[in-house]
Amino acid sequence: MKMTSLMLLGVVLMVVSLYGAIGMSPPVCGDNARCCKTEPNNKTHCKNTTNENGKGMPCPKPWSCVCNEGFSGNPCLPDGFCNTDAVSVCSDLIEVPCDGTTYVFTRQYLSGGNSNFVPTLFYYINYQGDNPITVSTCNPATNYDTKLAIFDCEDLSEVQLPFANPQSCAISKDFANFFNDDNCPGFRSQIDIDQGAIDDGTYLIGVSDFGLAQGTFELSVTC
Ligand SMILES: [Ca+2]
Repeated sequence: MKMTSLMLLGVVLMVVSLYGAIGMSPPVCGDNARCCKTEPNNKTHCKNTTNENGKGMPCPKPWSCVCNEGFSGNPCLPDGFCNTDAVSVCSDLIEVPCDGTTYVFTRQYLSGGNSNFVPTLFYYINYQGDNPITVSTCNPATNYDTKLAIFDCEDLSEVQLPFANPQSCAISKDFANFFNDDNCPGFRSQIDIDQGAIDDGTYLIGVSDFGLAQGTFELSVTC
């Protein structure tokens, strides 16, 4: 019997639905991951499972998704990033390196709801105690009444999402390890932490507003 394209389509659909029905769809490796398999002699073989557009493709059994070096968890996030379920939806957070350099970020901040008390998370650091920490919006491009907060990893269990700013998580200021409203002219904010005054680990940086103010913040981070 000659197989027509219609019959072929039917077979493909049957296979696809069978896989879906019994939960055996091969995993698609996300960002920062490769598709690998381990041989009996403990050698690991990996292959690229993204197409030419950078989209993930299924990783067939017995292969499985393995995080690239420097990443861990599911999805694969930078080592040191808090490994909780909440992190998977806060993956747009940007890491600021702790190397004594001052890094400066300028971006739009949208107020919303009770953002006054619920800072939006934009950045995080992996602190190893090497330097004092300064986080500040006391910079020329900041043009609204800011608040700043710093949270530790455990606070991620209190995350709220998504908040006013697209794809961003937020945590109530009640859980902040450090919080500042006004520390310099223009009602801008700054938090200073002495070297070694906090445990080594990951800390999240949140920005919010006073009285539903919004605008541009210019955030500098030194750690
Ligand atoms: Ca303020």
